[in-house]
Amino acid sequence: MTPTTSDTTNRRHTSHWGAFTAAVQNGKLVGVTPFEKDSDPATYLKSIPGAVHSEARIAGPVVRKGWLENGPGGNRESRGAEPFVAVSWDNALDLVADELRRVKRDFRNESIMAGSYGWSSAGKFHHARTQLHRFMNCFGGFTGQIGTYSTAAATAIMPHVVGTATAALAGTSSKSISDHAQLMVCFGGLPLGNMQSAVGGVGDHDTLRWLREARANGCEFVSISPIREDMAEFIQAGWLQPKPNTDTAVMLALAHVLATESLHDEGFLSSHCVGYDSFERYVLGESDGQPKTPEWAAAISGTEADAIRSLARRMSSTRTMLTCTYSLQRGDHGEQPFWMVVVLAAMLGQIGLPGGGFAMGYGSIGVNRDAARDLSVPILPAGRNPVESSIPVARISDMLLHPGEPYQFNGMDCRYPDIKLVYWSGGNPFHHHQDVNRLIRAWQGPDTIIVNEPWWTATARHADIVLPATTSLERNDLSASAGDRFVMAMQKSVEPVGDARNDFDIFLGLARRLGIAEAFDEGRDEEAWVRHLYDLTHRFAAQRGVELPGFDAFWEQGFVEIPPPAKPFVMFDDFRSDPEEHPLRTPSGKVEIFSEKIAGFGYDDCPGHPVWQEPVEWLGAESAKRYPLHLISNQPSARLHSQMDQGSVSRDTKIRGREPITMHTDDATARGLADGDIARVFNDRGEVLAGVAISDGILPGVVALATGAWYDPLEPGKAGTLDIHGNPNVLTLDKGTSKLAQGPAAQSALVEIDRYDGVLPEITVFSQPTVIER
Ligand SMILES: Nc1nc2c(c(=O)[nH]1)N[C@H]1C(S)=C(S)[C@@H](COP(=O)(O)OP(=O)(O)OC[C@H]3O[C@@H](n4cnc5c(=O)[nH]c(N)nc54)[C@H](O)[C@@H]3O)O[C@H]1N2
Ligand SMILES: Nc1nc2c(c(=O)[nH]1)N[C@H]1C(S)=C(S)[C@@H](COP(=O)(O)OP(=O)(O)OC[C@H]3O[C@@H](n4cnc5c(=O)[nH]c(N)nc54)[C@H](O)[C@@H]3O)O[C@H]1N2
Ligand SMILES: [Mo]
Repeated sequence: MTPTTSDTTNRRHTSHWGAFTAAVQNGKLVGVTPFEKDSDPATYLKSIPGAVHSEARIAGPVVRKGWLENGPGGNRESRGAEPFVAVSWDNALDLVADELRRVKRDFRNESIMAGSYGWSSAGKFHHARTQLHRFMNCFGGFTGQIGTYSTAAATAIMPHVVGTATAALAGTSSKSISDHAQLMVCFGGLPLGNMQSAVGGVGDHDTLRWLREARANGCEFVSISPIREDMAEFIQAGWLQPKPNTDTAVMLALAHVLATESLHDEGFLSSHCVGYDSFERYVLGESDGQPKTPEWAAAISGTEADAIRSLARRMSSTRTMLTCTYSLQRGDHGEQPFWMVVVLAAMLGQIGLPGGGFAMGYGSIGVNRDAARDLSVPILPAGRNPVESSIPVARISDMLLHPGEPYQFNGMDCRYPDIKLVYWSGGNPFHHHQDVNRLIRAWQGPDTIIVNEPWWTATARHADIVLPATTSLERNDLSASAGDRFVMAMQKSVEPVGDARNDFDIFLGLARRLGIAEAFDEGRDEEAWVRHLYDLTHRFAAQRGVELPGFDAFWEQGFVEIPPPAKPFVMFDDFRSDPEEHPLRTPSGKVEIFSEKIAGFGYDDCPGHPVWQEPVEWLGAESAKRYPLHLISNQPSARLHSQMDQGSVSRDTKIRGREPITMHTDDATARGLADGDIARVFNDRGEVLAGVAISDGILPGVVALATGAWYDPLEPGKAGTLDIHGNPNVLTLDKGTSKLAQGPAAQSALVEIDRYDGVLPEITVFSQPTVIER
């Protein structure tokens, strides 16, 4: 495995957005060539070399000045504003080890927040977040985070409804859909850019292929989304444009048509489901006096009643697949649309049929669902957390602002821990969390904040101790995503940039100081761990009748391809064929259209069956008079979240250096805005600058500002200051979806926009902050 970094031999590698070979000259990464088996490589692979060697890399360990001078908690309100002081690795690791010891001794492990939500980079051994968890478990535990920003609401509701959270993530395979579906109804559309990434990497981006096959086989598509580009033009899909966050009303009206025109499958509803009757009484208005007619939904959503009526009839007349992007559950009451999709599929009676029923997230993530599904590379084991302390993933600011306070979560009475130390590795909360100004205030609470990062992200800039991490190109690893058919080698291509160290080596250095090195590394170095994880993969494959080459042959070739399963996967086919023999893992063993368990929680914001409830912010809200534009903060097609924002592909999309905001021609004209202008986007929570991109393909009243532009405050460290770059989370609302899931509700946000004619401040976040050399 010895790397050679002085030549240009091909080094195989992969990223969450695709595999490639790296070309190296004079120890520098100079180019990448997409994996030869990839039929549709991601555009932003090209950003990697520039990012690895970018000006935004962290050169060496640093400590915030006030912390270094005054100790833990020193000048904590100046986080983000104060300069850093360069220190040696030994000095930095001593400081971190001493501080961990102090906090453990005085406040116990529960007061260490190391949930560290974030995608890190691809690679099953060097996965930054897992490395941190493993280290902290050896150290006695930490407060963690439950769920993901991706699918918190969905993965909380689905186990109640169909007995498994995975039904929220991956379902019936694309092959089954392209062979059998005649209609695919896509809430949130099927945005091609989103399907370019998957956790752990995508070997072959084959979305275009199966979509073309589906079209060739006569499958028709309907996109239900405020944005035309959410469905590729060649698909020639029908298009409904409900106002954001009103899909549940549209879905209830579809159910109303199915019920009142007797288009529902009564046999399936009684043999495979429970609770349809009480749901139907609600839909018909018998329980609350309001029939959920298409006219009712039209008044809420702005979607024509006849379009809803005819879609329901079409759905019931043919083999129909329903899908829903994750974005719909990332809004207030985000549990409801996912529950409703299952209910609609149950009413159609097609759950468990090839190409029928529901399969969530097709428009959200790029996994090849035809791969050998249960073959994947195991990740580095994190071990067991001895401390039973965790929060719902997106309640981070709540926790920091309200230590000791009670809250509800999925039927449980919970209490926020009192956090003294935060450790983040492999995530970027100043990108991913809602209401950045509230986060800045919350972030002032803990005594100490430690961040491992390759780049000077806003999160690194708001830390006390920053430890520079390598990128995946600077180390050996291997990766695969569950549902992709390739296992990829990740071969070290360049030496660590600057003084960067692998997260593994950082934690091993700490573990040695804390006397837990043996438990942490189990006597294995990088090479031994990579071989070990491959050997486990090899063994699992053999148990399933798949013979993989030995490690050396795998490493030499750089990848292995796993043959697809003989039969395309159909979710719940066994349950369908025999619900007694193969019950769902719900209390009733059946699909729970009404859940006694959820009803028993007594939550006003998530009752026993799906309902329409107004979101806190939407175009029908009272506050829309002041802030009349609904902000969609969707996924960026030119990067992965905030990763590669410093790369050329993302930066080429910017307008005078700012993140583009897409708005309808009418909304722009009404505000005197022209294409290419700089806009100020604001609400009571904050304000950002963005570049105006005018389109007639977005619903009037809706604007779209993708996530991931690195937060670049005009006055660093100060809550409420203008973000000059365009991070939508300065504007989003920090509220749980409901007491059930407490998921992030980023998609429920209203804003107003005006033109920014002031002097345009220079973007500084891609260059170095002030570091005092000693
Ligand atoms: N408004 C709004 N907000 C959102 C969303 C939205 O739709 N709207 N989407 C949400 C979703 S779905 C998600 S998943 C989150 C994503 O949120 P994150 O996962 O936090 O976003 P990333 O930009 O992928 O952050 C990963 C960080 O890890 C760092 N990193 C990469 N490799 C390494 C490594 O080897 N070691 C270390 N130490 N660090 C490394 C990267 O530089 C980067 O800063 O955002 C959420 N936030
Ligand atoms: N290129 C790229 N791909 C990515 C990512 C990335 O950062 N970059 N992130 C990855 C991650 S971590 C995740 S979790 C997934 C996320 O996948 P999603 O959450 O599904 O992605 P979004 O782009 O936020 O939303 C998809 C579309 O839903 C529409 N939409 C938003 N709100 C509503 C609504 O209320 N109703 C309806 N009908 N439509 C709505 C928007 O128009 C949007 O374009 O994407 C993954 N794919
Ligand atoms: Mo995500």
